[in-house]
Amino acid sequence: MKGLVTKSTGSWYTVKAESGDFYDCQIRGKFRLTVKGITNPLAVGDYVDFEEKSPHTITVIHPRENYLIRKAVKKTGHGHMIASNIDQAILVATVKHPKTSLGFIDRFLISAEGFRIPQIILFNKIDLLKDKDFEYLDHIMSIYKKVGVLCLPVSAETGEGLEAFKDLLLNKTSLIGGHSGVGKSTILNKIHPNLAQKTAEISDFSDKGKHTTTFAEMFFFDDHSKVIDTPGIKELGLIDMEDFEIADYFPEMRPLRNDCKFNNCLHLREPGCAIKTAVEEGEVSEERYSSYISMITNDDNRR
Ligand SMILES: Nc1nc2c(ncn2[C@@H]2O[C@H](COP(=O)(O)OP(=O)(O)OP(=O)(O)O)[C@@H](O)[C@H]2O)c(=O)[nH]1
Ligand SMILES: [Mg+2]
Ligand SMILES: [Zn+2]
Repeated sequence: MKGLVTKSTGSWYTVKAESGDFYDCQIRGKFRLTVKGITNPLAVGDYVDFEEKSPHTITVIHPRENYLIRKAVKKTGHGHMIASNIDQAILVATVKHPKTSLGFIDRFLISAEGFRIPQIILFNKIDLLKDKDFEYLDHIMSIYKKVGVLCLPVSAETGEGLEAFKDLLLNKTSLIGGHSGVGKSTILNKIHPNLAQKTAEISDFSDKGKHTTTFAEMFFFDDHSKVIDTPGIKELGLIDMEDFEIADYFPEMRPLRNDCKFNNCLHLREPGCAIKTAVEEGEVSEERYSSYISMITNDDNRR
């Protein structure tokens, strides 16, 4: 039978068959590693074939259109697939409580851009913002809007922006990602009260979430609209990306690359660099350029 993986605990997989029924399935050892350097063989969003009789063993994993990867928790240099076959990647970010760094936002966008998966940023918890914070929010939203990313300020607390968000989910498979404690599960509960996903207060001490959601899970708003809630991401590794191609995943830098004097230009200190000129002229934002630099120069952030 053919089905769609809707939940993965690492040892068991929930699969929704074409009939609409859910099955608990297991995998065979030979699937242990389907993608080189990735610790999990199957991800939520994968299409599989599985045996009808118990124990339902998954026999085939259909080719993936795309997937998002985070760093594996152990420092093995490996990646962990968060989810696959997604139509849009939605980052839940917060200006406060906890604060999401621009470096993290850019890594998320770039991971998706590698597969040309459209990206959306939800800036949640706007009920907590003061005037000064709104100025900062406007500033960073202008940076991302300029590079073609849809930005939506929302509050799961007051409900502001959630109707518009709900419309964005129609007829698509959406991944919801972000740091722990930014409100991913709270937002989903709010727009779909039957979900009753577990949520938890963030720690006052560290201003960090507690990793309340532990496994990625797909929910169905209707037959064609699916959302994948995911556990808080600490770090995103840039998997399978060579230094020279990273500028390609910044849509505003992509068309400039050919204008650099040297065709192996990494846009750091080389003379005649079109990207650096664009930064000086304000065409490429300083913030995006610093994210780019940190991705090239910080080996610890690569794998
Ligand atoms: N003030 C305020 N608090 C919010 C908002 N959205 C979520 N929270 C609170 O933030 C805390 C964390 O929310 P969760 O939904 O558990 O966060 P999460 O992103 O799912 O976290 P993980 O599952 O750990 O990745 C909870 O105490 C929520 O009530 C919001 O818009 N405003
Ligand atoms: Mg959660
Ligand atoms: Zn250059």
